[in-house]
Amino acid sequence: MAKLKILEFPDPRLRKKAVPVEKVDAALGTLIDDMFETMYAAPGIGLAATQVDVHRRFLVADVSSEKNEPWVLINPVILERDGVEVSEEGCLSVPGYYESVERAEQVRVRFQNRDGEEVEASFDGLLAVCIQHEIDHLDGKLFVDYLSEAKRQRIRKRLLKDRKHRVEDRVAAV
Ligand code: GNR
Ligand code: NI
Repeated sequence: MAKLKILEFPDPRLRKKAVPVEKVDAALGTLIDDMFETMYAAPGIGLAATQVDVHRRFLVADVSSEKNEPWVLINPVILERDGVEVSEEGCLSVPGYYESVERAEQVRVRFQNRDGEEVEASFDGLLAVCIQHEIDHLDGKLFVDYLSEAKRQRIRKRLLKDRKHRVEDRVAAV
């Protein structure tokens, strides 16, 4: 298993639209395992392939506190949305920021599982929010896109500045 590097906003690679997974094979299984390791270590409750610079349509999630309810959604499609709810969201690609975002309260999703079987399931609560957030990633969309332009620019500038400092500290330490 391997921990993967997570891309951070405003990296343009986060804006790529992922293409469908064609074959659910052993290589994909390895990537899925690496994504779980990366997500649990972060720690986070979800991770889309886009965030680790793999531009194919799959995601992993686990919102349980015991980290024992892993979900793998391959080629997910939202069939139905019900209700509206606002919740605080964060993102491993936008570290340190939490903002209110409006989502559907419940979603019905068709996807393939890690055995390649076609599945349909309904999600609500935090898992519904997380899955909508991850499918947005696969379309090159981030939760900051739901905020005002001013707020997004402020986050963008601060993250770039933080990163510049991190690079300078690394150089200074050599
Ligand atoms: O770890 C995460 N927490 C979270 C909290 C509220 C709404 C969405 C999320 S997803 C996020 C991990 C992540 O960035 N996935 O793309
Ligand atoms: Ni995210």
